[in-house]
Amino acid sequence: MTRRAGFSLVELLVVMAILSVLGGLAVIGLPRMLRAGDKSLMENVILQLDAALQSYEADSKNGDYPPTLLDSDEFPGVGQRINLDNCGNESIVLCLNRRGHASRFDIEGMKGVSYTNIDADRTQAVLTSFSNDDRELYELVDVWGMPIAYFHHRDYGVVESRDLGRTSGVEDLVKAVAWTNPKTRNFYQRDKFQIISAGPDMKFNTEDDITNFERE
Ligand SMILES: [Ca+2]
Ligand SMILES: [Ca+2]
Repeated sequence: MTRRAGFSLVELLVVMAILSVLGGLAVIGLPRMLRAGDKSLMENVILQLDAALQSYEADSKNGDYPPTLLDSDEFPGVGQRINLDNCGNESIVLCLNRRGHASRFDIEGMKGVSYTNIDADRTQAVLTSFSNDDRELYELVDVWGMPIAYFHHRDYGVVESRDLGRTSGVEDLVKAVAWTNPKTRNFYQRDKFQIISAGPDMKFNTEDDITNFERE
């Protein structure tokens, strides 16, 4: 029996079938894997941010977690910025990167997260250590492009963070509120603070949110 070089039709069909399955996996499976990677990346960021805020509070110069609202009496130079737009987020970015202090939350090397001034507001004085003439009031933006939300425990249920990531008008208004435990009806982290990433759906207070606490 002589063997011919190359492939028989059956062999070719088998190879094509395998390639199409692999191709399908690449199309369907890869984005899913990337999404899972994004989620665990963001969980890690929130964990590190939680630790940075705890060490901020443990520092006797501060003695408390950053406030939810940037009060201009407490933060001279911030200007008249006491509003609810990305409020808690701006506060922690400012507090953790105060001028004259080493950054307590250096995002260098963290993939996908950034300090971005989404709502384009500025401070009156240079308050962060980012550069000598930088008056931007930044937000920490998650891997899906949404600013995170932060609430000091005294503001749970009192302050909402709004307009996160969208500044175009009321119909696009995005709101975040502190999470409540559905069983006990108490707020999670009652003596601490809540950090919330909206997660892959880019909406706050939904199932896929990534938070600095376990939810029931
Ligand atoms: Ca801002
Ligand atoms: Ca969500």
